[in-house]
Amino acid sequence: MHESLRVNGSRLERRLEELARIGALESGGVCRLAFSPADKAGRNYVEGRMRSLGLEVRIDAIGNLMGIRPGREPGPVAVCGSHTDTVGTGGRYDGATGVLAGLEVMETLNEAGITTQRPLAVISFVNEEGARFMPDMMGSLFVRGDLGIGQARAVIGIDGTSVGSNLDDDTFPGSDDFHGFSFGSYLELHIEQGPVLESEGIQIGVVEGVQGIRWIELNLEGAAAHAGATPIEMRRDAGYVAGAIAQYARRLSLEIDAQRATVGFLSLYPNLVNVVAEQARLTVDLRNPDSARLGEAERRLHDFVEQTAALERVRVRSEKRVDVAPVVFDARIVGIVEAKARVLGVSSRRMISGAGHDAQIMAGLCPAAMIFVPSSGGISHNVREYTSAADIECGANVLLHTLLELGASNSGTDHAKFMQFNGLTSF
Ligand code: HGY
Ligand code: MN
Ligand code: MN
Repeated sequence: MHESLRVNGSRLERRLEELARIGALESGGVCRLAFSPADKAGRNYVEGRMRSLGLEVRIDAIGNLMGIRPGREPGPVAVCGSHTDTVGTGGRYDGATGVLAGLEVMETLNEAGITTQRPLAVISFVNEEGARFMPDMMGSLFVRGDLGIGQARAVIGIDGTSVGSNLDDDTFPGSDDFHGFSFGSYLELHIEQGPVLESEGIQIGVVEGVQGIRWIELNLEGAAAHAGATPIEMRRDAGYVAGAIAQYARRLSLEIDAQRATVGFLSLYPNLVNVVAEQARLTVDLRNPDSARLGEAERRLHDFVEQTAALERVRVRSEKRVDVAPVVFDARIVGIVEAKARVLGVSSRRMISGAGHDAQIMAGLCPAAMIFVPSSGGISHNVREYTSAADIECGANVLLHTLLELGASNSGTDHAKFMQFNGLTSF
């Protein structure tokens, strides 16, 4: 069906360029931290694009934005999308690629005068990154019902402000409710953010699942002291314990199969050259495709922190901020992605995602899968992040043709059962 249809790659490249100007950094990257003015401007840009394509725009209480394209019949919606918030030193492709490629697919279908049997939609989730306000994937967790609006609004960010105070803006939150929305399937195009596809010269990643994620936030309380006059045995050095934890994170990565552990956030108080640190606040990001090994890493970290802090007489407050299980994507949709790549004559390989994504959360709500395109040099969460326009066009064509298939039928969801289960009469 519509085998010869293709997206307009140069138009998509222009849209990525337009969005990248919002929150642009001098270094060439992008900073649109969640719920910041730049993030809202980016979200408003996408909303404007949705309206210009004639999509029905809906916005929920936390700012998740969805543009719906009706089908010939009501029913479970074949949804695609991603996010437009970024980390502080972000690139222009992480998240934006999936949202703008989804809109490019809608524009291509508009131009071709094609109406799918089932409705299609593009969604842009808020705060996928979690870099300013933990947890990550906050927007999709809210849609899935894991997080209430009160809980989300109460979250305090690394800058000391609350989500609620940043949300209270007449342009950002909406009054629509996506709970119980008729999600028939969710498909996310994303850059790989790692080295695999590029190193093997492969154009498309057929993503079978995502590894598990746990974020542990540690607050250490020691005692400030003179860096010169204070003997070592008298110290209660929060900075020393924090440094030991960062080093132990690497040991966990080396000793536990497929484990990745990272101390990415670390702040000391008073953070002065000649003062033994009184306080330290740090996070440990643990990842593993296997839940049991992820649990082992968390347990070993906990024991190490307790022992090291006790020896240094430093108090520890530990809080788990993220705990997202590994997911396996819907085999049927994964198969369709692989088949469409083959029909389009592009190389592909199956793989697991190292990075977390909204698709990992949506997989708990409806059949979900992802499409990867290569990251140049395997880098991301770095201003030098780059994916070529040709690779993005290739990914967008796989997205187009997979969505055409998902929008042609009940896409792995029995319509009657789905409507009855959700007490729905129409989407
Ligand atoms: O942390 C992640 O994997 C994602 O970029 N939020
Ligand atoms: Mn992302
Ligand atoms: Mn990211």
